[in-house]
Amino acid sequence: MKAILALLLALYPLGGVAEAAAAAPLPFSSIVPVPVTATPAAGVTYEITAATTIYSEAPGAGDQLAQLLRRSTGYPVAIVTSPPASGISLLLSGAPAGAEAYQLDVTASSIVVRGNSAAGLFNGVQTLRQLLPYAADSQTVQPGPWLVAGGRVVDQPRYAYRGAMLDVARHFFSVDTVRAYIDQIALYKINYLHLHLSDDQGWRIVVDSWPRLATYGGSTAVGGGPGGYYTKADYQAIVAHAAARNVTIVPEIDMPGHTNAALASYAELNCNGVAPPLYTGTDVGFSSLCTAKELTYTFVDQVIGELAAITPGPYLHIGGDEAASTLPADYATFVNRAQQIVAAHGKTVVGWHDVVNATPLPSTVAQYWGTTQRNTAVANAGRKVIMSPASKAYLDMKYNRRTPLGQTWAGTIEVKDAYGWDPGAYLTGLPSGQVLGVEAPLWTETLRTANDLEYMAFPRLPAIAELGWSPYATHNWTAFRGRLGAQSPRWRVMGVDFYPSTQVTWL
Ligand code: IFG
Repeated sequence: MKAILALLLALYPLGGVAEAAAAAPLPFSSIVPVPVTATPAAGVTYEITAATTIYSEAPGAGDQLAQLLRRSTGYPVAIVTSPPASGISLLLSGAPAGAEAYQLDVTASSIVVRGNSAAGLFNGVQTLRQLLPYAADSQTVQPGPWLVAGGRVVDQPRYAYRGAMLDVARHFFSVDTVRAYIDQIALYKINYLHLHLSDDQGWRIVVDSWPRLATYGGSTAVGGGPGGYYTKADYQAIVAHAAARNVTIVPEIDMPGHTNAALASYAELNCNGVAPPLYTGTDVGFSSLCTAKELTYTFVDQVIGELAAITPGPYLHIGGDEAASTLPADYATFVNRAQQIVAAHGKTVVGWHDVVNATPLPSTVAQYWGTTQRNTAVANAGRKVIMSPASKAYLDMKYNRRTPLGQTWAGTIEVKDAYGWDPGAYLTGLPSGQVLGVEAPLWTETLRTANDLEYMAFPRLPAIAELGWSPYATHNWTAFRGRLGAQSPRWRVMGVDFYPSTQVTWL
C-alpha cells in the first residue's frame, strides 16, 4: 500500500503535503469512455466505509458493485431497502433523458446515480467504478482508504449499439472465459456481445434437432486441437451473465458460406450427398450450404428456431460473408429466405455487409467489415449499419509487424489507428443517421487462450468503446491516450494481460 501511496503522491503531488495524507482519489479526467460532461467538485471527497450501504430502485443494479466492494474493502456493503442518508443510491428519477443516460453525483456525504432504466444505472455504476481506487477491483481485501472524488457526471451514449465480437468457432473458449470477457468489456459500457458460433472449423452450440452439429461438428478446431461446444444451459448461463451487466448476446450462425462443420456433420446437407471431412485449416470461402435443396431451409428454420428460443436479445446474425462457393443468384435466394426465417422467429437480422447483394429486409442491419472508406452498395442500401471496418476495428490484426499473435490481411492496427476514425463519417455517402453503432470483432484463428484474447483486445477495445459512446466533439488522441494510460493499474489488478503499446504512457 505504501508503494501505491508513494506512486500516487508522485503522480498527484498534494502540494508538498506530508506523506501521511490519504491517497488522492482518481480524477474525473481518467474516465473511459469520456463522459458528455464531468464537473469535479474541488476538495470534495466521499469515503466508502464499513457503514456504507447501497440502495437501488432497479433490483440487481447494485449487486455487482456491492460484491466488488465487499471483496476488496472487506466491508459489509449491505443492500438496503430505503435510500441511505450517507450511502450509495441508484435512483430511477432525475436523470437526463435517454434510455441509457445517467447522472452521477458524488458529495462528501453520499453517492447518487440517477438513470431512466437499469441500463442507465449500470452505466453510471461503471463510471463510479473507474473513480474508485484501483485496488477496488482486487479479488482480495486491501487496506483503504476508499476515497471517491466529488463532483457531477452527466452522460449518455452517442450510439445504441456498442459491440464486441468473439469468434468461438476457430478456437473454442469456455463459458468462464466468455464470462470474464463480458466482465472486461462491460467496464467500458460495451452493451452487445456478438458470438460467432459456427464456421468451417467448428459448430459451437447444441441444436437438439441436429445433434451431430455440436458432437461431431464441434469436435475439433483450427490446428486440429480439441474443439468444444456450448450446451443450451451453457449458452443460457452466458446470456444471464451478460444481461446482469447490460450486455445483450447476438448469436451468429454464419451462412451460406463458412459452413464446413455443418456439412461435415450431415451428408444430406451437401448437394452431392457426401459429407466433407472436418476442416482444421484457416482458408475461407470454400464451403456452401446447398441452396437448391429444400432440406437446407428446413435445417435453417430448425437451427434458427432453437437459437432464437434461448436468445432474449432482438438480433440474430446470419453471417453471409465470403460465400465464394455460392453463385450470386443462389446467394441472394438463400439470404432472402434466411431473412424471412429469422423474422418468422421474431428476431431482427444482422448480416455481414455482403448481404446488401441480396434484398435486405427494411429492418436488416448490415455490419460493415471493409478495409476502405468506400462501398457504395452499403452506403446506398438504405439500411442501418454497424461499423466494424477491418482496418480499424478488427482486434485480431497485429499491432505491428512484431506482434506474435494475429493477422495482417487488413493491415496492422496500433492503438492510435483503432481510435483514429469517426464511425459517423467513415463510410463515404452513408448518412450519419444510418449508423447504429460500432463493433470490435476478435477472430481467433491465431488465438487460443484467455490471455491471447486480452492481449489483442486491450488496449484497443476501450478505444472502440469510446468511439461508440462519446460525442465526437470530445475526440482527441492526446487526451484519450492520457485516459487510457490511467486504466492500466486497474487492468493489472484485474489480471488483464494487455499489450503495453509504446504509443501510451502507462501508469
Ligand atoms: N474475414 C472473415 C472471418 C475471419 C477474418 C479474420 C469476416 C466477416 C477474416 N470474415 O471478417 O471469418 O477469418 O480476420
